[in-house]
Amino acid sequence: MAKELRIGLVGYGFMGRTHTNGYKRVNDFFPELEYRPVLQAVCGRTEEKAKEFADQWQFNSYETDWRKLVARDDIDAIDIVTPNDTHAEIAIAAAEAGKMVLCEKPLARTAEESQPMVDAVEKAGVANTVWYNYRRIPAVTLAKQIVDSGKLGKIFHYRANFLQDWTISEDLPQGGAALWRLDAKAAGSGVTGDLLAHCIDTAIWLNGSIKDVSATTETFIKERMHTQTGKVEKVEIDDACLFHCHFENGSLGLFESTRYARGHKALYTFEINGEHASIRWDLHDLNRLEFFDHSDDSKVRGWRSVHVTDGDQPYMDHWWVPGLSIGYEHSFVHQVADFLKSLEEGTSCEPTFRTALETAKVCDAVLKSAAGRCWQDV
Ligand code: SOE
Repeated sequence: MAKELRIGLVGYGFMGRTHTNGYKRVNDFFPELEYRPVLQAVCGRTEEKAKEFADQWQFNSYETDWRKLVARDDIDAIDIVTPNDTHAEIAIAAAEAGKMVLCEKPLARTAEESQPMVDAVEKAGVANTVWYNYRRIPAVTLAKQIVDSGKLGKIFHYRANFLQDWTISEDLPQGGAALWRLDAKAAGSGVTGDLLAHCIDTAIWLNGSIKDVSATTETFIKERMHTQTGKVEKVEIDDACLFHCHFENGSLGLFESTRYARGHKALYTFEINGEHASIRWDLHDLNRLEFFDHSDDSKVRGWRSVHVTDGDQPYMDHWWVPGLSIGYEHSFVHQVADFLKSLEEGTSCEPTFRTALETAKVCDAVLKSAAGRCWQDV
């Protein structure tokens, strides 16, 4: 007997669309799941836009005040896709109202702001998860399986990049749709919280905790018009961030992120070098995992490019036939599927708020290290 999971979505930007698409698709491709998401209500401050989103994506209703949404009896789970400065208040209120909480990354602007969110969901005992979606790209999940199998042996290096180029123009204001990412008050930080947080989440998942960091940040465009005040104001976010670190397992990490790498739109890559084998992945070619195994016959030894589209590879038995690709949006479908499965099984859906707090702590340490020009313990 199918159980309904009535979703109340707060926000309706780009991430509102990715999550909603996940809810809409999940039961078609994961028919075995007991739970069925119902698009019960979407909430946004501008009535016209909330209504338009509700109509386009077929939500049953809309609200213009998230407090009303959280108070509704016909909502089981609150999904937060608003700017980062609003995550904590909404998540805490939702947990206190006994709702499950799904929160877009990063959990909040800082670890200090994230901690009460963790406390609230744990005190209320409600299911929770943070949308670090890249874990659920089949090639990345396969990387996790390979690492966990011990095939790499001792890990020496972990390196990751997340490069974009969309903020190079001086004419872009800070504030407003999508561009709140350039406003430190709304976002908390720049590329560190927005992009490196993804790299850090994946890195901790694949290679364990990060012990300490040494970072440098740069803000290339120092002033931008602020949409709220209409004045040119100082830019407080990091446009670029580089850091290196020690992992608890003894390996070294090297991370780089920027929104000023002309030509790169969303180049998220990582590489892990172990004693016996290495793996690497690139978001621009997301169905492939590259793998080098030193135990291969030396005459044919080399990097293999594995097209992760076969039925016995992670998630792929739910999609097409072997050899046919899937995309970015499927990682969100997978996260919904795993969340629903965790409800059935009474387990947690990683990364939970507590797990995402660790990423927030690393981000804080990175920014502190850059500000103080010193090594910083996490
Ligand atoms: C920023 O451009 C952004 O949309 C991030 O906010 C997302 O988290 C990332 O997945 C893609 O880039």
